[in-house]
Amino acid sequence: MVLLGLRLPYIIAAAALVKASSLMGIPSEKQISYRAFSDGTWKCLDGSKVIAHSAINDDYCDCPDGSDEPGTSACPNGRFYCKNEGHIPSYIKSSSVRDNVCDEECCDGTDEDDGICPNRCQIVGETYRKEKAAEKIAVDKGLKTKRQWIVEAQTKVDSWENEKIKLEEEVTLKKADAMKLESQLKTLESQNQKTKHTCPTYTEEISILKNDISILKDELELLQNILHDMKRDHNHNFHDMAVKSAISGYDEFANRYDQIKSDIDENIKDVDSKVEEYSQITIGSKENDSHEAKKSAMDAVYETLDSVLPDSIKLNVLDKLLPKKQEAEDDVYHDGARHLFEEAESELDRLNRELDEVKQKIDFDYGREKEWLTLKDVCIEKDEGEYTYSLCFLGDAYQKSNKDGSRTHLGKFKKFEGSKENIYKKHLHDQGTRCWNGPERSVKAIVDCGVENKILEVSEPEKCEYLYRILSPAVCQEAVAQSAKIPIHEEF
Ligand code: MAN
Repeated sequence: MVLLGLRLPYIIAAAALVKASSLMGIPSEKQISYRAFSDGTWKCLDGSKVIAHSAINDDYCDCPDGSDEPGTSACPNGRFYCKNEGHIPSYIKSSSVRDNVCDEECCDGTDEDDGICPNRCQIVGETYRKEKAAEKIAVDKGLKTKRQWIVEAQTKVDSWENEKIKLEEEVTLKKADAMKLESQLKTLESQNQKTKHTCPTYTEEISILKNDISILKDELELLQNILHDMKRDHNHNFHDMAVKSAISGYDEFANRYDQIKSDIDENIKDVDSKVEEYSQITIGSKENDSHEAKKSAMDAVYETLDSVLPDSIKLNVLDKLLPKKQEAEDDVYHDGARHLFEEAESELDRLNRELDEVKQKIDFDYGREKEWLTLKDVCIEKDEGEYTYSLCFLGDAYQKSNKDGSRTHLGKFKKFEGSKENIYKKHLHDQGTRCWNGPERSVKAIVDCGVENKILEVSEPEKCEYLYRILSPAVCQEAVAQSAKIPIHEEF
């Protein structure tokens, strides 16, 4: 009995504890914060006020933070904890407590008086778990696809990197080549410049030569007359062997002379026509584009003179023509050098453009693991009744009328947008066709994890601003990371 007498205070204390631990609207781990002080008082959780412990859950709001009424609707800023055994615990607003409405988020019905809301947590929990399991399967499938895309993307980036290295080497070599050709060209240009300054023009030169020929012809005529007179007037009775051999040489020459003369006249005519042909080319040509033609005309003149002129004057005449012939050859060589340099320059430009393109492709942000690279320009569409909406990832979005097939551009990909964690889930497209009396059309596409690429729905919350809801494996994340913590539903 003594023992029983000793135990009584403990039993009362234990009962008080049980009462405290069964406070409505508080999770068990927080019950401890609701223990009374030895003088029977209690302090609001924000420390702002001390009230009687018995004032907790008395349907009157004492604490500014609403912490004294966790189990009633007395405090407007309070919250009520539903244990939801069999499902997921949750908090709801205090104002929803004892409002005779069975809350979705409080499936155990503890927010209402007994008998009003049945405890549905087992069945709700089971459905939820089934959905979650299906979701997990979908995420796993999506992740598998995403991982393949990441591998593909890396292979592609590797090949671009190799291409870049190759192009950089080619650019270096071509640059050196172009520099060498440029310096060769400059040397030729300065040499040509010098030659041009010291040489008269072709036509001047040819007329000098023609004049020389005519002088020589006159001299020949004179010589011929002298010999003719000598033959006629010499004393036949003197058998001077020197005179006799001169006369017989003259006779031989006189036999051939008419032929030689007509040949020379013929050939001079030929030269004249070549010169005429050449001057036509020179007059009709631009500064640099007919060097080849000039050279062949010059060659023809040179060859003709070479074949028609008697040996005695040929060397003298041809020597005078040689610098012109050389100049024509230099011009052609110069053209060739310029052509080679220009070719090297344009090849260098092409290589630099290719290099820039590859660099741009490498530097573009395709997502945390380049998961969007494989999807670039992959297109999806959705029929929304009046219009069929399409979107090509990192490309263009269109709205096509289902009535007349006309297509309106809604925007081209501009950037990813959003918080750091889900930055690659929001795609902004802009610069679409201008809206009548309004802005250019634009698209905000929000992508969630799915087994395949799919447009769920398209809406136009603001005129000419379109909202796409999309599913794609590209944004799937490891399931562990997603559900490491049991989410507690917060309604506010
Ligand atoms: C078309 C469509 C609509 C848009 C109007 C604006 O009808 O592109 O989506 O709202 O033009 O005039």
